[in-house]
Amino acid sequence: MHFMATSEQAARPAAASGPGTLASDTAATPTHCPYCALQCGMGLVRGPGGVEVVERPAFPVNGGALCGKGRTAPAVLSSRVRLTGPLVRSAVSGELEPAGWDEALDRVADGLARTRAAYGADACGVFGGGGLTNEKAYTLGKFARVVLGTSQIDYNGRFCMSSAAAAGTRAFGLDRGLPFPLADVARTGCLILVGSNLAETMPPALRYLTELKENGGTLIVVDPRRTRTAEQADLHLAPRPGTDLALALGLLHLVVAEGGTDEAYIRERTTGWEEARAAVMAHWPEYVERITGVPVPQLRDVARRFAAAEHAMVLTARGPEQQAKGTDTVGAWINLCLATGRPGRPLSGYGCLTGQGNGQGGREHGQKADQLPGYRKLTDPAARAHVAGVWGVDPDSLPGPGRSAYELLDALGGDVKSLLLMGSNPVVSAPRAAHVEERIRSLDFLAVADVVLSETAQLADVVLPVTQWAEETGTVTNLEGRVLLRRRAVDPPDGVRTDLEVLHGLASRLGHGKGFPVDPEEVFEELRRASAGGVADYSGISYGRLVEDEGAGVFWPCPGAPDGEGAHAGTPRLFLERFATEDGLARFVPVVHRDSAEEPDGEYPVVLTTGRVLAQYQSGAQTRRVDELNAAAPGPFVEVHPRLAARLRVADGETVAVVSRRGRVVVPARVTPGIRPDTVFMPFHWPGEGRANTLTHPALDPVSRMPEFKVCAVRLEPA
Ligand SMILES: Nc1nc2c(c(=O)[nH]1)N[C@H]1C(S)=C(S)[C@@H](COP(=O)(O)OP(=O)(O)OC[C@H]3O[C@@H](n4cnc5c(=O)[nH]c(N)nc54)[C@H](O)[C@@H]3O)O[C@H]1N2
Ligand SMILES: Nc1nc2c(c(=O)[nH]1)N[C@H]1C(S)=C(S)[C@@H](COP(=O)(O)OP(=O)(O)OC[C@H]3O[C@@H](n4cnc5c(=O)[nH]c(N)nc54)[C@H](O)[C@@H]3O)O[C@H]1N2
Ligand code: SF4
Ligand SMILES: [Mo]
Repeated sequence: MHFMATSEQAARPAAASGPGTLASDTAATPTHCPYCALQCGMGLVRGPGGVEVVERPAFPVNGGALCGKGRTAPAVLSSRVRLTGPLVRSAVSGELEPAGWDEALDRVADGLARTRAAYGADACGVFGGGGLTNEKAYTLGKFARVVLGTSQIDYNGRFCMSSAAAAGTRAFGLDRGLPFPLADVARTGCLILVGSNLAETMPPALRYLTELKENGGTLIVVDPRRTRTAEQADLHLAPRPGTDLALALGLLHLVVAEGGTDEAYIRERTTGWEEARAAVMAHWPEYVERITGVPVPQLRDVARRFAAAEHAMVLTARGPEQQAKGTDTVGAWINLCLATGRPGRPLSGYGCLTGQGNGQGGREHGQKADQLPGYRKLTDPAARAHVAGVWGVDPDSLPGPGRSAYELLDALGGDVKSLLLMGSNPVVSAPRAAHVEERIRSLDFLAVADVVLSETAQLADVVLPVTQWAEETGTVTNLEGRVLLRRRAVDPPDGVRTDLEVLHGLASRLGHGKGFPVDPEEVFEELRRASAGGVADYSGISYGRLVEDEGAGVFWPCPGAPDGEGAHAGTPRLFLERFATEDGLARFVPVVHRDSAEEPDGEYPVVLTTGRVLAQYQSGAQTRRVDELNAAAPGPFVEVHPRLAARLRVADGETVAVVSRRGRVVVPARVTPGIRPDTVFMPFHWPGEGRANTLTHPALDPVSRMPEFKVCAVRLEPA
């Protein structure tokens, strides 16, 4: 076996067991991990202790390697830790009590119908997730627009990669996380990895960074913390959180000053350079050092190495993106790539490391507030006509764009009275979470479909228990834009239903007996047609194609018909000939640095940034149910530099209070030199006293509507 060995999670054969019976007893069923956007291939077999994960080396992206989360994922299939029957809140006791499926679905349909009758369709909200398969995301969007007729739908992907998506669309006319296969990273000459802790968030991908260095390439990591990823770097820049925009502009300033731009490329493949160049010229190295804290010689070194490399890439993740200026920040990094002639050239360019299991597909098929399937715009009359045609409805009946995720959560109990939530746990993961929790509690009606009783499900009027990854079939699109088939390998426990069955049951009760099939392949066939001609065109992809080539998948866009002689091969590499803009040219966007929404001051003198640890996933709803993962990462903490700790008189392991204008949390301090002295870090995986999002600021990016998870001002005090 070839599992990822790390200090927290030693490599050993999978022993995670589940009670499920395998649909096929004989060979391993090839499938994919339920968690992050790498979508590692794995096999599932029945072992002595239950369902076991085995290596699936033929799948190219991870080549058999898995992190501890993927390796232990079958533990969450066990009925001991999950929901196995619907729950309905009793009018008498006020508690959630077991109920039958008919009663539960009747209650949800009734709750939504009452709201709609009393306040209109837009009083019904829908909140989805980037972990949902393409089929589910598509059906959820259709359910909101066609059955409920509401504009009020958005999803947790807004909290994830929306700034990179907005910047990518603005510059290239299209957003696909990576415009090239991940393996290309190993063969570039210089990689700047901005705000990604890949070693903990996508461990099997670390091999591409190792190969890059073995091939003689340079790895530069930009992170306020000396993470396990930063430890791999040739050069680690540690800017103050929220200053990546100035950093990128400062690097481009130096590239221009030293004559490192690619004038022929700029002329032939881009527009807007003059304005962008003018904006850059104000960002002098000394000024940038003052803002970022990165010394001028380091800036110069990076600018030179990046411009001189024959092939070079910038990859961003949540560090620079989860800021109220995330779109402009990513735009500045893209400008650096364009000015040096990278995008659309071999082994070069800009990419975003998308986060959730179906973070890519989940943003393409219509659960986003402004979007229709195929990455079409809800405001585009031709897009509305096409999708309405596939759905058999009048285009004028489709609502317009709704609110973004945080704005929707903030409106709960106001003009949005009922919510159907599928695939997210905002009580833990939304910014300013105490306020969001209070908004959720003020709803007239809340229905949650989940696999476990999450912190948000605990507040619901009806909880619908659903099947999990290994118990159902569906497609996901990984961070490379590679569409993959996850196959059912295990029979679900009695008492749970699929999300598609839930939506079918609700749609029929609300007068739409047709149009909401429960067979995922049937949904995919409709999605193909709905996406045809769109930006994310899946029309040439079929379930049949997805099992070919050992299930290596097909990259979108893949137009045309899936079968026959001329079937399109898919598009592993984008932009080689032209960009997806109308004139085929990439757009420079003139951007300038600006402050974070909340800068530190006398009262709140320290910057708080937030993120992840290796052994927990997201709100922890799933991974906090796995003993081995809890042993590795048992609870929340705050990372504090020894100098700051000494000033506060806190020792390693001692409890401290972290206070922001939104609230107060109490957690143990983890004293480490691997963080800037002016910054503290908290992971956001836990609810309760140590919930990081009690502190975070909900300032939104004006374009992407991404909240500022990565920067707010706090003070630390004795607990
Ligand atoms: N173990 C684990 N893996 C996961 C997940 C998980 O929850 N746990 N979630 C998945 C998902 S949905 C996502 S989105 C990805 C996220 O993957 P990453 O983006 O790698 O994860 P984060 O820890 O949120 O942030 C990465 C780094 O950004 C740094 N950072 C903080 N502020 C700034 C800043 O202002 N500028 C810069 N340059 N860096 C900053 C943090 O110190 C952190 O090390 O991970 C995926 N994989
Ligand atoms: N402070 C801070 N906050 C953050 C971030 C940060 O870096 N810092 N990162 C943000 C990011 S990038 C993200 S992606 C969000 C994620 O935060 P959440 O949206 O809360 O993500 P999860 O914890 O994955 O929640 C998914 C929920 O759906 C359930 N679930 C899983 N699969 C299915 C399914 O197929 N169907 C149904 N019905 N339910 C399912 C899970 O059990 C879980 O309860 O958090 C954001 N919040
Ligand atoms: S890296 Fe991501 S996809 Fe791979 S095993 Fe870990 S959580 Fe699963
Ligand atoms: Mo994410």
